[in-house]
Amino acid sequence: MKFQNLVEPFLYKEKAMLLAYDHGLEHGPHDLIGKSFDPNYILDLAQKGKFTGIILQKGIAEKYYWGSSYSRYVPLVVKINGKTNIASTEPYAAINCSVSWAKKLGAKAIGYTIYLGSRREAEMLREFGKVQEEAHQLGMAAIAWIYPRGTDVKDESSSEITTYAARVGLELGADMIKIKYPGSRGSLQLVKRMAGRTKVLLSGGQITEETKFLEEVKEAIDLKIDGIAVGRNVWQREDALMFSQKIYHGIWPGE
Ligand code: FBP
Repeated sequence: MKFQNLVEPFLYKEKAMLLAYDHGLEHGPHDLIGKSFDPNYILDLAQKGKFTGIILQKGIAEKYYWGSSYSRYVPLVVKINGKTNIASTEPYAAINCSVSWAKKLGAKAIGYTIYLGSRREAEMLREFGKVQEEAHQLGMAAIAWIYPRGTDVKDESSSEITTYAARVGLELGADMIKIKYPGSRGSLQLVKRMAGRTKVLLSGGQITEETKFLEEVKEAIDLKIDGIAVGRNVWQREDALMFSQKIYHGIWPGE
């Protein structure tokens, strides 16, 4: 088995454009404005917007994706851990779905969040080690959301900690990492270098001005970042499909 090949279901011409939709758990209904409360609306957007993958927690995967026509067109990442934003404890995202159940739901990859620097980091490193091996054994990719966060993390988006996060992803055997924009071109370049053969996806973040986001995507692609995994910045817009098409053309110019 070639581990590098496990991410192929999510790549088109070597790049990935994933639609993230686990916010109902992570942030609550507050994020789900307009039509975005409806999982079918999001799945339709993923298909029509030519996303190369969709990220769901298991409940939505079971009730909306499994057995649907979308499952034939849009590869699935099941996010197997998560948390709400209600408790203000040290960040830790508990596992709520097994790797084998994600496989049954049709997932081609599992997603797992590691809060790097959290006082509960050790638990997450241990758990990720376990689920990464299980995923690989079942022929699935392991995608790590690596978000520096917790009492001991002074600056969650500094260049230093983001490049550290990228290297941690490689060391732990993540096939892809999902990180937040580190603030500058130079930092992004370093992230890519430190991640080695682990592919790097940029998170979308809160809804921003349209051109600002498209410029970030263009910059990332110029710097050979492997793609994006975006949620709110797409589906919180009224013109989400049109915006997805602009992102698509940003990632694959001339298509
Ligand atoms: P966005 O593109 O909307 O930022 O989504 C990316 C993501 O990682 C989601 O998968 C997740 O629900 C959310 O961000 C978590 O954000 P945070 O931990 O910063 O609250």
